[in-house]
Amino acid sequence: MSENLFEILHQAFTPRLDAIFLRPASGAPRSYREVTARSAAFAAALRAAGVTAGDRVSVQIEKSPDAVALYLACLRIGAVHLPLNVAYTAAELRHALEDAEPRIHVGRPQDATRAAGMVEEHAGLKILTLGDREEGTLVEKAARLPPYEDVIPRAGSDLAALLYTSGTTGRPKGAMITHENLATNARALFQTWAWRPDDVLLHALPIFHVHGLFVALHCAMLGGSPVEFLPRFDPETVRAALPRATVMMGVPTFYRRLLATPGFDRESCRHVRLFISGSAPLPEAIFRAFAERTGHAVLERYGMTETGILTSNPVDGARIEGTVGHRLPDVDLRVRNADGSTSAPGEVGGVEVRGRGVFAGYWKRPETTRESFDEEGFFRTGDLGSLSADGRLTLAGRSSDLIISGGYNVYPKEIELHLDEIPGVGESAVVGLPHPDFGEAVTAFIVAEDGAAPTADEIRAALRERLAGFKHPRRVFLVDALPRNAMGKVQKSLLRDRHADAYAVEEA
Ligand code: MCA
Ligand code: AMP
Repeated sequence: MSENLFEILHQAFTPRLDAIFLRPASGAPRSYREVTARSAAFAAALRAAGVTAGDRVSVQIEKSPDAVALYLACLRIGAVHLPLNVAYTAAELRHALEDAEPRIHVGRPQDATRAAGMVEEHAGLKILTLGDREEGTLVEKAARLPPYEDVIPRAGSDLAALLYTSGTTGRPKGAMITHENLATNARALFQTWAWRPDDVLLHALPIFHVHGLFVALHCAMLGGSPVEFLPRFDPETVRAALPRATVMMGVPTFYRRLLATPGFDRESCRHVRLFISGSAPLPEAIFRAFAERTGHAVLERYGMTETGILTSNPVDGARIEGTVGHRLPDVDLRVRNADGSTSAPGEVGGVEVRGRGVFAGYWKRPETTRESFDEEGFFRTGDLGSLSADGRLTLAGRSSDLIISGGYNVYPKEIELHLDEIPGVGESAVVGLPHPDFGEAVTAFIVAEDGAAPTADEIRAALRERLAGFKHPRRVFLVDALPRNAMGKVQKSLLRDRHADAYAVEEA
């Protein structure tokens, strides 16, 4: 039997085909039937352009109902969906295209020129824009073809998506996510969050990450639920749309910004049954302030691109601030000490997971894949945590120096490599410092070469071409030397401690 996720989702929402699926902030709402039909139209256009099962289709487009239809079109024809952050620069896009070798890249019309420049370099790659009426766009091509209504059978182990996530090596690598991974996690969340027939989801997340694309949309599709589909997180728009919603999912920055929004109160949340937070630690102060203002205990859960969602606080029962809850069904989760022994309750160790939701490995990186799993098939998440006697996980930081800024991951190594190339930079160290809005802020420490330090403007200008804006250091400190230990290793913890208050007053 085919395990194509498209079929699983389609079967689930078929009883509600004529109900509203996506209600965008502007433009007409789209029913499940309309989005399904659009996916068949796009499927035809992709196939006509030469996409076959297993081919990658990279997309770097704005959030829209058509972007969702394009994701479903990829699933339908067995292609591997590769969503990319719209903030990525040409250099970041190029890295993903070179690595993933997609058959088709679908970009925004305004990016057509830069993408076109890459075509010559990558034999066989075709560029399309989603576009509207102009000739050669996906929409226009689809309009000229009969829709492709079939669904290509897939095994659970076949790839459904490739998501780029940075590594300690500094260059993003593709996490290979299968149809079975996605279906397993979607069903577990649908059950754990007790999805209801009358649920309405408020969706303000980007759809190029696991959180917005899989976690949020799969729950809605399994329930045939309507989605308030906002283009981005704008606190005022979210406040206005909330009274129509029963569930909202967001990163901690969403909750902090809502609390700072005039008029956000109990009344705004009158129909909401569940506020869910994840992707970054939810500060206890926000949890408490939110509960006081709205009467809602935000439900915190924990996950990763490579694994989907792993743990969740309960819908019924106590949601404990600072913990990320119990493991989900189908997740094998343990905490181990460096010597391989199982950590005692309350003892901090490395979080390791196994299960049908855990990814198939890193694209074209068998060595890194092998190193990421232990001898029993457990994936080492890189997160540190402890389990209570009753099985609740509390995270205690990470073993790598990953920075999470507003729910986006930033790997210091990637930024340092670029900083070190700027004339006048001798060496650099990048750390995350506490930030009132983003949780952590990317911060750089630079030692000038021969005293000729670049100015902050020069650094900004140099990075603009190379790195998406959310990765740019919010502050650059010029220092005489980086603190090092006896082995010569940069002591980032000292930098973090010494400058812990750097953003204490900013935008507070
Ligand atoms: C935007 N900017 C940022 C961030 N986002 N800077 C630091 N950190 C950020 N997260 C910068 C832009 O580069 C730009 O800078 C300026 O802020 C304004 O951009 P804009 O897009 O208007 O920003 P915003 O609307 O304020 O965005 C903040 C945000 C957004 C709403 C928190 O970042 C967001 O939606 N984050 C969600 C991320 C997410 O979905 N993560 C899930 C990962 P300049 O003006 O200099 O150009 S999946 C995952 O982690 C796992 C599986 C899980 O557990 O969920
Ligand atoms: P990503 O690589 O974008 O999938 O981010 C995954 C990482 O986000 C995890 O390894 C955690 O470090 C972090 N994360 C996700 N949810 C939470 C949470 N609720 N609390 C703390 N960290 C989280």
